[in-house]
Amino acid sequence: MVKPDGVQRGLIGDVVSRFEGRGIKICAMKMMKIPKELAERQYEEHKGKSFYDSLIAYITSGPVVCMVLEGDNAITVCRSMMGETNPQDAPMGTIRGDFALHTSKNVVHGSDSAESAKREIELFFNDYEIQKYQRIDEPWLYEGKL
Ligand SMILES: Nc1nc2c(ncn2[C@@H]2O[C@H](COP(=O)(O)OP(=O)(O)O)[C@@H](O)[C@H]2O)c(=O)[nH]1
Ligand SMILES: [Mg+2]
Repeated sequence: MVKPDGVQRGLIGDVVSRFEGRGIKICAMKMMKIPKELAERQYEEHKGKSFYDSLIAYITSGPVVCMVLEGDNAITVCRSMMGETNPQDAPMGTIRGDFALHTSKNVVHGSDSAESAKREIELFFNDYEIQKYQRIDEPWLYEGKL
């Protein structure tokens, strides 16, 4: 997800382009302003933490762009492309390392496990919004496919 600060700062294209260029397939994409109830379900693991209220205020503060991304080891690959939660720990070349300064405005969200991906995809997308298709470059991305 491109978070509200990423949208406001004109970073949608850059974020999408990094994933696309890496070979990660975009299976779904939409812009929305997350209703508070949905934000609370998205971030239920953080309920009770000191930053929870400000996190809900942040993620509902403006439009976001939600995506379903697919690829070999996509969760690990995409999380490493995002960089650490605290952008000051994120190396240059990562999204947060290149575009953010503070944890409270760290530009992107990404699922951290297969279970959380499944849960979050079901929260944000209907089945008919998620596309199955082949990218024409797949034989040139994946080992043993030529
Ligand atoms: N203000 C503030 N926000 C935080 C803090 N820790 C996490 N967050 C926010 O909550 C989001 C979710 O936290 P977490 O799941 O730990 O990190 P992520 O999976 O890398 O996004 C982060 O991306 C930040 O936007 C904190 O200590 N302070
Ligand atoms: Mg997380």
